Amino acid sequence: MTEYTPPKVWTWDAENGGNWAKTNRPIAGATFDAELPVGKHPLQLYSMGTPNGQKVTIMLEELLALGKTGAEYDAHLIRIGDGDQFSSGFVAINPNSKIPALMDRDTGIRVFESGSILLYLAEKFGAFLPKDLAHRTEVMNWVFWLQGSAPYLGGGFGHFYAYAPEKFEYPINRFTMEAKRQMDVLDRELAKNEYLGGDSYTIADMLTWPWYGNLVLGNAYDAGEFLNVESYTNLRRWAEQILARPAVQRGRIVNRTNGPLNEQLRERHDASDFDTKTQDKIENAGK
Ligand SMILES: N[C@@H](CCC(=O)N[C@@H](CS)C(=O)NCC(=O)O)C(=O)O
Repeated sequence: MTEYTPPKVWTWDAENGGNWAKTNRPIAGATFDAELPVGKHPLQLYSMGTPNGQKVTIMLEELLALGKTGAEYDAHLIRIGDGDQFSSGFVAINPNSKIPALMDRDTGIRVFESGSILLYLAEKFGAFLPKDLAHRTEVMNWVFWLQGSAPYLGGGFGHFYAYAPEKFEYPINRFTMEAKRQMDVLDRELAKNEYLGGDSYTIADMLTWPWYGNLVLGNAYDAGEFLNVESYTNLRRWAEQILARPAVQRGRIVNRTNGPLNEQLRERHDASDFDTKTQDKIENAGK
């Protein structure tokens, strides 16, 4: 590896390469003025179908499947590769300029950070979060675990294994070790319990599945063989069980802009959009 001696004071080199070089910046705040679109439903979601985005659309589809009609939502696509997260409208609901962000028009409350969004929705609709203190605490243990752990998977392992401009052994080793350790943590937990933190399906599972569920099923970073994902049998059992849920099948495709065209519902404004507005249908209609 080439030696690097950090300068006395770091300066921003916008041309440092890699997939996210154009969007990453060392400063916060809006870079342009633009209002966000607003649809007809109480909940307005501004997101993209990355793992962090999938968490929220899975939760919303699960709430709707339970009959919570107040959870109807418009999912507006924020193209993070194009810098949509730096508009003044987006920054007003998430000063951190990252998807997902939610505006609740019923209450006028803005919600950012996916963990906070799922907790808000669970409390608002009284679902997917146990009420008794012991079980609730165990679920919240996994909620915080996920929010603290996933950046090592995405920003660490995924970044250096799949996105960095070159393959560097040191960070790949370090973050592979950590990603495998995290999968083992989950695997051992799921040997004892059907779901994370107990015997019921909760926001902890919905937050975790898009990251570690996709990873263990071999659907992230093209790293299934490298990580020997087949060996995490309990985690795979859980991941498959969750993937089989109809609400998860719907939620995982909302605001997606990659993958098979029939698994991309780029904007969702109505429940019927799943039948009529996936990208395969839109492109066929245009022919
Ligand atoms: N801790 C945040 C992480 C959100 C996040 O990292 N979002 C990414 C996409 S998965 C993003 O918007 N990146 C755009 C950027 O960094 O400019 C959460 O859980 O909501």
